[in-house]
Amino acid sequence: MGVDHLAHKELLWKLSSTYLPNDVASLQRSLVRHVEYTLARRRYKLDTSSFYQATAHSVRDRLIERWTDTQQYSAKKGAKKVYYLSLEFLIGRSLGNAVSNLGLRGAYAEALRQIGYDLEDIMSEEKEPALGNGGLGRLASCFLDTLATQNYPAWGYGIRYKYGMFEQRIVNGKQVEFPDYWLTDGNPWEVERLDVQYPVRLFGHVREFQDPDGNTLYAWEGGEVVMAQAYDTPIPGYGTYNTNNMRLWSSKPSHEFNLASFNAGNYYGAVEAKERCESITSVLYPNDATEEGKRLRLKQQYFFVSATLQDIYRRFKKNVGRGSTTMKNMPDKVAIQLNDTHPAIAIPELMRLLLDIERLPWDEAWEITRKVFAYTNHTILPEALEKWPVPMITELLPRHMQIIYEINHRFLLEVQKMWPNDTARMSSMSIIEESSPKMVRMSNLAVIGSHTVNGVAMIHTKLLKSLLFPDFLLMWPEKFINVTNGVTPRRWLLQANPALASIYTGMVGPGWVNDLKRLEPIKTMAQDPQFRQRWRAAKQTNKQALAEWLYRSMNIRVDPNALFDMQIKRIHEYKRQLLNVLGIVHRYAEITQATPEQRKTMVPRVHIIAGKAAPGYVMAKNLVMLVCAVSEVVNSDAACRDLLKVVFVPNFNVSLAEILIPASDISQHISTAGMEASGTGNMKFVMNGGLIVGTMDGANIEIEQAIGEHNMFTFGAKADQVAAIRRKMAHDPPKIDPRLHRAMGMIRAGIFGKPDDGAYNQLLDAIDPRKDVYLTAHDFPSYLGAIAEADAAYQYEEKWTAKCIEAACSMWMFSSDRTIREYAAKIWNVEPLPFRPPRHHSER
Ligand code: Z15
Repeated sequence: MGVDHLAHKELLWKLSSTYLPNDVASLQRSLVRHVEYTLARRRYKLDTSSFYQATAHSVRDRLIERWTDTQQYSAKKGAKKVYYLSLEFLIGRSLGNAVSNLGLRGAYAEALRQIGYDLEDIMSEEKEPALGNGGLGRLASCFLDTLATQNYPAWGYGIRYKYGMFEQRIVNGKQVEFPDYWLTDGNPWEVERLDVQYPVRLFGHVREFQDPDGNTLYAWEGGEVVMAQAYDTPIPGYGTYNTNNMRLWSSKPSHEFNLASFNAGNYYGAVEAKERCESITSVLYPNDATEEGKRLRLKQQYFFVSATLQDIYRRFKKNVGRGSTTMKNMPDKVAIQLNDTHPAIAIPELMRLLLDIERLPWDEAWEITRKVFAYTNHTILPEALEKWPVPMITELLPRHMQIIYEINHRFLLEVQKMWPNDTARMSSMSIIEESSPKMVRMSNLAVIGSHTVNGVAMIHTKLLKSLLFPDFLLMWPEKFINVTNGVTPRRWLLQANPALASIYTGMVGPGWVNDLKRLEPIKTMAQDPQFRQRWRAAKQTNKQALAEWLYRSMNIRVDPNALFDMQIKRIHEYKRQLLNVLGIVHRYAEITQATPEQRKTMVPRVHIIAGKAAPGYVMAKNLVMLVCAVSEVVNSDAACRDLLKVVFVPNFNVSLAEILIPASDISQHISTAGMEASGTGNMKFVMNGGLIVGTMDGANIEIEQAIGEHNMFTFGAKADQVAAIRRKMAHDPPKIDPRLHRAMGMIRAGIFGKPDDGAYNQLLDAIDPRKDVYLTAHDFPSYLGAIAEADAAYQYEEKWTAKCIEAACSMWMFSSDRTIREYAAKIWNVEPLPFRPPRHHSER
């Protein structure tokens, strides 16, 4: 190392020591530079789409500075990191989020305005990455936003699917799925890290051998090796310099792979095999809370887990040997959160690394593993609990199957000690289900291999303990905790609802964005008629904007003075969109039979339903058909003209949610009690000044507690009544409500058409009073009661507004900021690590 090297270093340092300037003129120079050099286009006469690209690149430059600084800083500090492993991240659009979190919205808006572009228009050019299905994926993205905002050293790990959630179109009144190739125009928010690639093995065999000391060792060999390629996306925090990372993996062929087939003299075969490598990360499975058991899905899970653990492991090992750090210290530096069981194969994978590569004894490896992992359960529905056939795992991951058997063997010895010869307990707690073929129960594996298991709302955690894992609870009472979900106020209030956000900022300053508790004092303003007036004006702005959107994109006219009622979420029988439709059909019947006097007392309503049905879920697709048909008939019936509109908005996604939610007066969260783990849409609606019609399920219960019973319209059976009601109906079928009878009769009679496949009858047959699994018929009367209450309340404008204000300003505990603080304190044991940038921008 000579003088030259130092001189190089000094010069390099000087060259890279300044930050990008953020004044309007500099931003304009940056935009034009990207147009010319990044896009290689003329500097003038550009369409909005090219300017979106240029703006995104300009913002990206500014994100990158913060990102590399943050990462360098946390590496230097050797801080403990959280790794959030999720097969889904429903990120939504990035541009608006980035300029807002960077505090550069105003500057970019002005820079663009002066050269003839509108930031809002440019933002709507962005195609949103839809790398998730619904609640679980969106939760992961809300968590990443909060983790960055609160300065936690945290990375998200997932899969960079080529095809995200399918695009839903309605063709002839039915859902049709179109592939979502979201990368068509490139993705300016990611950086391909060509220096970060890992080999991932699949198939092959296990070789047993002895080391010189006579210990038996195992090596997993042969099979196929594919490469995992890292793509990084910066995750900026709001009002902080800290910028975290989301690392998504894409599969590609390995060189090794290539040679094998090539040597066999099979050129075309080699190319085909390479193509198959890429297919691993090609498509997101579009099932929300149901499992398909497809082999490619298991490959995806292992592929992503293997690459992620190699990456975490490599980062951690940089510290091993430094000072007194050994493998045993891994839990001091690494906390891995498993978002459902989807990444739970990470448990045997870490064991494999520690046993076969690190050559630690079993007990040491197991202790480390259990201290590293924690598991979040998101559902107790049996159809969603992952199980993999033993033969499938044996074929694909032979060493993991051995390790799972060994984990299970040692675990069952503990069970035997605690409950001698209790075979029933043994078989229900076993990781292996003794069916044919045998199945690996991923939830049992996740519970056994984690130090903490959490549910996502109070009722859910209670049911988790009592119904799903009662024996595990007896064994490890401390292991099970609740961490109620939350949503980020940055995207779901500040960005989605500027009208309401500016009221808040005007009242309490901008601090509420990172501290939602500051809205609490505004509750007293619910009594102030002038404030109520302003509040209504904000809601009206949002309803107007939605009405315009509906007209522009669907050619449907709605009256922005009507009550806007929304149910927007994945289509699922347990979520009971059918109950909603039956309520609408009932209302339709009432309207057509009403006298002019009666019509005057009716509340004009716009019903909006949106959501995707899994492509193979027949009942859910039938439901979509029915909604579309009801909408056709109702909207063209003159009798309904100013009283009822029904709209099915196709292709529900994050961007659409940002338009819909701020415009809602009522939203429906009406799952059969005990079946919706939490729900997170419910939180977004109330934060945006809407009220809920809902069951006592999921987070609805806690929301009601927070905002007050008088501010929520609840109905239906309670969770602890459901089982008895189901049992009773089998031998003692209840009488069907005449209003329900009429609504069902109208549907069966063909008022909304008669599909050849009997789709509607299939829906209605499922609410036969003897086998009404989802209690749709049972809850119908009280549902109508809740809707009627909402209608009545809506007619007293002043009181209604007061309810909305009180409710919205009581929602602090549903901010993901609160949620993440709980995870950090109760599960991860991590501290915030704010990076303070140098005061003068020129001193990097
Ligand atoms: C999913 O979105 C949820 C649960 C699942 O098991 C799967 Cl596979 C996907 C949802 C829950 O249904 C919802 O109640 C919850 O709010 C959300 O996860 C986030 O926890």
